[in-house]
Amino acid sequence: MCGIVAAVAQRNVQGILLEGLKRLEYRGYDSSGMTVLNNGSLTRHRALGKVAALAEQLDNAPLPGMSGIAHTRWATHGKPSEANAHPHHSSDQVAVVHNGIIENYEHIKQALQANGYTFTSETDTEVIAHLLADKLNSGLGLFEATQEVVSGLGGAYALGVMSVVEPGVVVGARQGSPLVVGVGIDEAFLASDPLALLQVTDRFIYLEEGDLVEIREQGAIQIVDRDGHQVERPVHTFEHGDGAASKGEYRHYMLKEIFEQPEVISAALEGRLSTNSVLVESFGPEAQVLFQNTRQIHIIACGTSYHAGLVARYWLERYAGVPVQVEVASEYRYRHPVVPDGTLFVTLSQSGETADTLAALRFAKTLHYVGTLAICNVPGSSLVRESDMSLMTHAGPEIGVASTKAFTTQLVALMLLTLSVSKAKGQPERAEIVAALQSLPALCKQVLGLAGQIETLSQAFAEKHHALFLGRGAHYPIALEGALKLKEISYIHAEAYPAGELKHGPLALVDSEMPVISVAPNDDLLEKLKSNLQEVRARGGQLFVFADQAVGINDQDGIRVMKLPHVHEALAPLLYTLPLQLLSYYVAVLKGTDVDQPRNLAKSVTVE
Ligand code: HGA
Repeated sequence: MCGIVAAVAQRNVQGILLEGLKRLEYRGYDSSGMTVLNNGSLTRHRALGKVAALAEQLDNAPLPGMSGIAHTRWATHGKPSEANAHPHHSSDQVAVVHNGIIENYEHIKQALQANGYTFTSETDTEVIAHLLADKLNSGLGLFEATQEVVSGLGGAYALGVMSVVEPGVVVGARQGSPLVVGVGIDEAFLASDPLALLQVTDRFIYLEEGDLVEIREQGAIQIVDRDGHQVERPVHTFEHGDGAASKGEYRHYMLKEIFEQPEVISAALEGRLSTNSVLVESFGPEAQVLFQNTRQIHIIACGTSYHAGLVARYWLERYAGVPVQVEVASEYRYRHPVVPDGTLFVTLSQSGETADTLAALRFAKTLHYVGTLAICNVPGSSLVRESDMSLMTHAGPEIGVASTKAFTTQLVALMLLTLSVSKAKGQPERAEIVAALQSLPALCKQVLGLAGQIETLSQAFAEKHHALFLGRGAHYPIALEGALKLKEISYIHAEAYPAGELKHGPLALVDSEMPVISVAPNDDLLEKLKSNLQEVRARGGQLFVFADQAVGINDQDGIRVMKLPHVHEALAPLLYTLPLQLLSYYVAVLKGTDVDQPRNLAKSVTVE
């Protein structure tokens, strides 16, 4: 999604803004732009495509100045083009960057056009620039003008605005899209994500919904809440080192993030297990009573997080005896769900700013849930702040658009939830699962050791246009996730089925050209899965099986087998995710796609 960076300093800010944009590029990348105030006038560059194109313009014609705003755009209104790229100006008096959607922009645009304002873009954002100019012309200061303008905006926005009438000031606003304030020494910044500013500060203020902020020379910061009251918000020190936002020795962020999984899974477990038991309090002081009273659970998420939710359904029903419904947020928020007494509402989101999931949470709060829990990777995010309870996944910054370590750490968090609900209900401790969790990082390391073999295997997919993924039980969602990963980054059409469904339709697709990927852990569905695999072989399909080393499936004509170490069956979905991530990655590399920023996709989907 779009990314905002803004700076007010006593030094040239062009480099700070450009570096911030590069770090935000993972959120949205069809175009970018920058406006800097220099000698009393606004100067701007905008470029279609990657931030590198903007950097080239800046090399040819630098934009020196001590205050500025910048943006990477992922279009929602109007095609990706230079004219639609942000910042948007009004008569070179006002400049605006915006993340989100202004739902009532058409109506506002007509009124502004009737008053003589000329529009130069197709965006919803441009109305904000002209509205601000209108307010400034009537004599208001930039802060008050912004306050008045946002009161008339519908939809979601994070804004950064500046004007020639108040040099050395940038005003920000947040309603429905993320915006943080970076606190420097004698300088201050705004950004959509702290990552964008780690090169200049590690101290951040997370704005609340409805907040307006003004940053000025000498680092002065003033925040006013939605009711117009001046407020103090706490300053947080960012936990992850700056190195977390760079690729290091890896060719892609995605590969780096796949290989970080042993480490981040350990981090996700840290402080949450005793010798042979889960610590229910990891979910907060109210968790024990709340889980005890939980009679069913609704899990709401999008994309990869939704697949994590589907795995959790198998776990929570089997190990905690609690009925679970899992649904994608964009469906849930527009229907009329029945909420039986004693239902806990759980959201899953890497960023905690996923627009549909956040909207689902807000909707759920109007219903009769016993409580809301967010499982999330970003402390201080909207989802976390607006939920009764939260559990951080501690995956560290995830830059690759295709989610990897955020997914496996969500699974860890969901297993902790399963064990906690079971324990709070007085069911027997699951010491063997706790022990298996503790040895999981080491097992993940072993599986990552198969990377070379999986890279070789990937060659069989380079010329393929379709693929089928099969799994049974809790591995059906893992098959779904494997198919999603392959689609996202290699653009190969992939579908996933519960293996038992094959004969009810998809078997018609199987011939010698169709690769069929299956996960075969050593569980009570293994024999049934083996029969399903025979159904594929009998039709000449090429099978690629990731199997427990003890299950006795071996390489033979038409079947390639990768052997995985034995793992407790409860945790097999976690372990079997890793080879599927590696397979997608190596296929994408072979196909030469943009692995970290696949076409048409964006990280942290902050628009509906
Ligand atoms: N609506 C604006 C901003 C889009 C956005 O926030 N994307 O993530 C536009 O289309 O320019």
